[in-house]
Amino acid sequence: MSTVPSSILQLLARFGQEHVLQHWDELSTTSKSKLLKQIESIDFEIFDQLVAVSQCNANKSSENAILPSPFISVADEGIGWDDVEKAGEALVRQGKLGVLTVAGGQGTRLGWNGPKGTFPATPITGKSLFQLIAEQILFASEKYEVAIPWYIMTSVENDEITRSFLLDNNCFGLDRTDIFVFPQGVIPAVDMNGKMLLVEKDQIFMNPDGHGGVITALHRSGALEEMASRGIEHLAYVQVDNPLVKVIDPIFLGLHCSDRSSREVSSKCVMKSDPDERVGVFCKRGASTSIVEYSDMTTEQTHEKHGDNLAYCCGSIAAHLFATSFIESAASDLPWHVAHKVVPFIDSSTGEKVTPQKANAYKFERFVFDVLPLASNSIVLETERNEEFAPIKNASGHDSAETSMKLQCERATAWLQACGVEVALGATVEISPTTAASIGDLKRTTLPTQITAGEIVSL
Ligand code: UD2
Repeated sequence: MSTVPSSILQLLARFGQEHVLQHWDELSTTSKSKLLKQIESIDFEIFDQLVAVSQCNANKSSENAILPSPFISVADEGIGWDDVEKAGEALVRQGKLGVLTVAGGQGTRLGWNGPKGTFPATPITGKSLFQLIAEQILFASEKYEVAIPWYIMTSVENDEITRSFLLDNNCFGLDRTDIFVFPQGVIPAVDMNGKMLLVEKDQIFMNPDGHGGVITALHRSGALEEMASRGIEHLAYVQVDNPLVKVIDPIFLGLHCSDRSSREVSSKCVMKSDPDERVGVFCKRGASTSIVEYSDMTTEQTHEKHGDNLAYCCGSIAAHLFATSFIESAASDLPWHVAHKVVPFIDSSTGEKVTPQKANAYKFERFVFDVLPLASNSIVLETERNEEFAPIKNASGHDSAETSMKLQCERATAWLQACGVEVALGATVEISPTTAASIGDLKRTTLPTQITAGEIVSL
């Protein structure tokens, strides 16, 4: 093999991946250096773990028994919620809070050609998912007179276009020096025999390493140092795909910090809408809190009842608060989850690209919620589904733009009615995040007295 460094040959031989060089002699100089660069970027020690995981498919039932997780509800008496909110507002004012958004997903399931964060998500103005988060940060920055930094994890595939989108939109009014964009890692997939797949003659197939890759990416990108330089102590973690989630939530932050030994992780849940809702559920494994993805639960578990209610009722909306000190110490070697997927590859016998009809490879990703068991002190706060959960995931049906926009309109209507505005059935209303982050904020603005059927009102 001309010009292949012996160190590369030895490395590939050690892990049984020599086949990735099978087209070497056909490649141009450019292609050869591209393939060598890719091979050098792979952490083969981690890769070796993946091959082992793929062979035993360790996702399924864990050895530790699970029990339903306890949770705190905003309806709970005995918690001085006003004091909790004031404490949270004080922490925001002191500049202790940053926002962390995972936005590495493409809009594939949505049929959207671009980063999911660029998807137009609101019923009247068509604001993008990125704009909705940016405007919540802007509103809170102005209300609490503090800069709130925004850390956005992208994927290698959408990093450049995400940066351009934010700059082309003038960062939606935020100071660009308060936005920190960083890509997550990538990881090879393997076929049924634990072999990497060539998606081109000079390219190994790699996929983003899951939102759990955010822990490593925060370390690797320098984001953690940047946070420390600002005195950030807590991160409000949200996914890019939920237009209703309260990004800056003083009540949640106040509760998270209420314990003398400030908590490492706090999470939000909603009561599951039905046993088969596609959300992870909060569980206890021994003393620690975990989230078990719906696909890793048995039907018996998801349908188990306690009285009239589901036993495993706490659905995760992927909204967390992380202490930065916890992220700094959290092991970044979270468990790998395996998905059996279709991956196109170059057929070694023909040299042609093949797209199989059925799953032919194992993709690996890490889930951020696997840090929960590492936290010695965490809580789960129940929030109202109609207040905070309207995800956009699918092109149609449940969790689609249509269902989300309807939920956004319903929340806006409920907020206006709570402020004494008569909103007729059939009206379409949208409240900008720069107008209000809560009913309390809305009460302090000038509102119409009524909105009639058929009217379209954006405030
Ligand atoms: C996630 C949770 C589910 C529930 C639901 C709430 C997992 C595995 N499932 O379902 O339990 O909380 O959200 O809406 O987390 N992303 C990246 N990089 C990646 C993969 C995903 O940034 O490599 C982002 C993606 O842009 C999206 C979010 O993570 O914002 C979740 O994406 P998903 O498709 O992995 O998880 P989903 O939506 O099926």
